[in-house]
Amino acid sequence: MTIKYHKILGDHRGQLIALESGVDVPFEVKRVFYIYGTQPEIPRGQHSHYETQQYLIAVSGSCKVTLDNGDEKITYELNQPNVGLFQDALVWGEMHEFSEDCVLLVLASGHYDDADYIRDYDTFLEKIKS
Ligand code: T46
Repeated sequence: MTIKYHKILGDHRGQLIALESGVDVPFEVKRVFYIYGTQPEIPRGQHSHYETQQYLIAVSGSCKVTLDNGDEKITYELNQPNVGLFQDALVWGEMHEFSEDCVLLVLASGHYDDADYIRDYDTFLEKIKS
């Protein structure tokens, strides 16, 4: 399943969400990064990865994520900190319509490697159809 709703562990002090590698997130997490301060009209991403899998959570604010596997394009709205979106390898992703307070947390299955990126859409289509 692409979207997951995680259990909120709250009490009178506030909320907490715990994510474990291989349990809540469907891969071993090797890298964490987060993006914030993106203007609503600016899209980010617009690429796919050969091998890296990602798990995206808007821990603050909201944004939209369009995932495209070459056959089907689906846009998800991330606007709750307990919702995670899985982006598999060889799925084109674009993040857009960021709210000003959006902090998008990304858990990744691999260390950063520019060579793992497919930034050209036609190259992406050729790869998934090969
Ligand atoms: C994604 C969206 C949500 C690093 O040095 N290490 C890293 O782990 C990452 C992700 C990036 N960088 C460097 C590479 C560029 O010089 O940070 C700069 C900005 O990266 P990029 O242009 O890839 O940023 P976005 O927002 O277009 O995409 C990033 C991720 O690359 C991408 O996988 O899903 O955030």
